[in-house]
Amino acid sequence: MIHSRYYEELEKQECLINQKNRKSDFYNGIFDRYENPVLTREHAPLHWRYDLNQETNPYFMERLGVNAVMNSGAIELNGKFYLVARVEGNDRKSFFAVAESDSGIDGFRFWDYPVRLPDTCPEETNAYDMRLTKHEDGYLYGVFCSESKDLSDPDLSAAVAQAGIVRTKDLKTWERLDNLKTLRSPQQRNVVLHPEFVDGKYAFYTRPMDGFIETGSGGGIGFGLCEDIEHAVIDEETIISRRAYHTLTEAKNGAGAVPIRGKKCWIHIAHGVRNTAAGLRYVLYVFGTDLSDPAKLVAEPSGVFLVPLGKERVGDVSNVVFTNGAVARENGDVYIYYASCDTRMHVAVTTVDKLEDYLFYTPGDARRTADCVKQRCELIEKNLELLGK
Ligand code: M1P
Repeated sequence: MIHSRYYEELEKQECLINQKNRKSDFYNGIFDRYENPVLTREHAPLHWRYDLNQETNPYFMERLGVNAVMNSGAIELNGKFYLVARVEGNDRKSFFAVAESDSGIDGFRFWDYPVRLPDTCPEETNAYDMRLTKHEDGYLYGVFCSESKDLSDPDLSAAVAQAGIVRTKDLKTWERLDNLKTLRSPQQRNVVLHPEFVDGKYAFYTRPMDGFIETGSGGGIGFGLCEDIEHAVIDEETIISRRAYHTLTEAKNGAGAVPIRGKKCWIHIAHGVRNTAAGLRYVLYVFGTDLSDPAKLVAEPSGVFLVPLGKERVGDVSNVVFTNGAVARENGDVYIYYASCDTRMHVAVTTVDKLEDYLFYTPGDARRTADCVKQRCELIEKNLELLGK
């Protein structure tokens, strides 16, 4: 018999899923934020978490709890929005699950089962942060972090991060390919597959790292080509978005959503990390690369694009926003899905035109206080003149 409490909890969950989302009053002219998160742990189906049977679960206890729903790949297929979310169980292991919505801003509902990937990698302990690429070869690719214990290091938290690769046509049946090999970088996280062939090859954005947490000598977001996606090997990685002293990427950075083909450039929405007394702070930033040479930087506006605000600032890993998915619609709208504090998912909505305006007309980083003041005074002077002051 089904436990009576199930129906009470189900009603609460239905209210949450059916709640309409509204634009918040936040304004910067660049994107709109929305009041409610689009996916949270409360969206995880009850039948994933509870044994619904009154006899075997008399207290209606959560048996396999869900701790967080975060970093999601995103895609639009046949007019519907899909997130392939990173769901973190109470046991700290992450897995992938598809949630579907008609509007892209609310109504996201998980499918009945999480994604069941072929288990071809026995050493893999954790899998997370999938980027979903609709590739011109006809497949949907998922590139994610495949994490294993570093057996060569007795430190209990020593780990190795690699890029796992899967592909599908329908988000239901998945084929696992070999993990990406980057010959010059021992570890990789935040790897993204470019949606088009470049010089007839598959192109990846990489993030060379010396260790699991520290990027060390890895200079930033890299770019590399590979011939064979089924056994992907990258020989050479060129750094295309370089970390720099006293910028938001000083500690590290990483590619985020699959780049969007704009009218003037490829639009990249990435994350940058700096260290603070309160720990690492993750923010989003945007850069543009050449349409015919996606490894060539053509626009690098200064500063942060999106930062955690208000309730977004608090969670399991506070002071973090992270994106690994955006949907660029045919009408030019762009839905940017981002997680706050490794805890929940939000959406910000903009357009390709606005993103390109932001990319090409936001001043670059002047690098020094004195020059930043000059840069700001030029803006003030023009404005005061316009205001007749
Ligand atoms: O906790 C913040 C993020 O940390 C990692 O990102 P990076 O590799 O750039 O440090 C990732 O593990 C990501 O999942 C997480 O959101």
